Amino acid sequence: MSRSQELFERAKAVLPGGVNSPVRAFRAVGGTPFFVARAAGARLTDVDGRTYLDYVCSWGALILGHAHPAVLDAVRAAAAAGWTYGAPCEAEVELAERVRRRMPAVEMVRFVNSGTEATMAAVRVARAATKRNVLLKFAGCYHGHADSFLVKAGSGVATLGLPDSPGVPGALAELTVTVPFNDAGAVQDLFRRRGDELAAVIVEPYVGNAGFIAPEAGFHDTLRALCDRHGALLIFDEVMTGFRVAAGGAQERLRVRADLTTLGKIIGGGMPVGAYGGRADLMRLVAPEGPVYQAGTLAGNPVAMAAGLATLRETERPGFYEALERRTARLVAGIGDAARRHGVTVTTGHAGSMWGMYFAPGPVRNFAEAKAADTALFARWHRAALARGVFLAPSAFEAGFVSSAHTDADIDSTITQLDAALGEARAR
Ligand code: KE4
Repeated sequence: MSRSQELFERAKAVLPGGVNSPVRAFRAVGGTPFFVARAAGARLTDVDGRTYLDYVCSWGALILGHAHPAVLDAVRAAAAAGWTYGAPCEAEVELAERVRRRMPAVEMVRFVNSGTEATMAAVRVARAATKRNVLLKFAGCYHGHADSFLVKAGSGVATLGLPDSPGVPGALAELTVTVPFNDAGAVQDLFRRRGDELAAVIVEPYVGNAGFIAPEAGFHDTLRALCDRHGALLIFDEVMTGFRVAAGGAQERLRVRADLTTLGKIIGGGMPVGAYGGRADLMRLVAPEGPVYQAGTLAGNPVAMAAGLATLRETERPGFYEALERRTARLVAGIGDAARRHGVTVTTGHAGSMWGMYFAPGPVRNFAEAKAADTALFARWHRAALARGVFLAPSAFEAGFVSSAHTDADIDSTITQLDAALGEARAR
């Protein structure tokens, strides 16, 4: 029995499913999850000494790769100065100003400890500002585990939500309506019927929690126009896309101004940080300036702020995003070419260094089309890739990431290993 297997058995006795976040249990791809001993740059090393090229990058947080020296130095210095104060510090102001510089639509921001807290609070602000309760989200988009988001599309297309998890009250789920991503008609129809009840539309501008689904041209412009016409707010959930798909996030790439934006992952550089922000008139509703309550013991703590600042600084080096996108494009093209050589139907996509693929005929425009992908083949491919030292997200419905620590040689060797892994997966 490997050390990972031993640890997993111990973990299952004390942690639900043996993990602290479900996707890490490898249930969608099979096998025992490896336990990490250490990580540096683009590589993870497990407790049995095996090393993997990492395309999960802590689910997008580590755009610089693991243990980047600049981030490590900043974290060490902040920790040595006392790692949480329960009182304001300069780093919170500095990071907030840097976020605003990079995302001008984020005129004011509040830091929290996770993306879930950020989206929860953003929806609360939207409901308070509009005095409406109904929230529109899109099938396949994930906004964290707050009750209002754990909702599946009810029967039909745009109907009341049904709980997608036990413990979510039906009465609350009914306040969330779900329609297919990229379906402008369904959104228009919903606004026509219930526009005066809608507090907000929340959307992953590029969907990274159903694999990778890009918005069709004009889709977000339609959301913007409909929100304006009906007095609803547009919330861009950029927890994954923020400072990932472009220096200014998806809103820079799409040239669409959101009323509220949620952030996470990269702005914490791998430390627990989330944030919500946007129009100053909306953010001034947040306590203590306004009546909308939200708080957090460790929000804005100096170590997390230092890690986020060091990370954003590094991404501001000239050519950072262009080099990352070029490398990602090469990886995705390599995967597509390999699949075609093996006679496997594949659809690939990327925006910046966020990427995805489906073993399905394209285009994949929404979650229903994503679910038609060959997930059994993906699971076999994932296991074969892992055996060859390449760690892909352990689910066909997650995005992949490339960090600035991945070299051209890493991309080339990854393509070679993924090609061989696909040959093996096909043969099985
Ligand atoms: P957290 O609460 O996990 O920090 O953020 C929730 C969240 C909100 N919005 C978007 C667009 C997100 O992608 C996430 C979290 N992403 C997942 C990746 N599929 C986190 C991985 C996990 O749950 O373990």
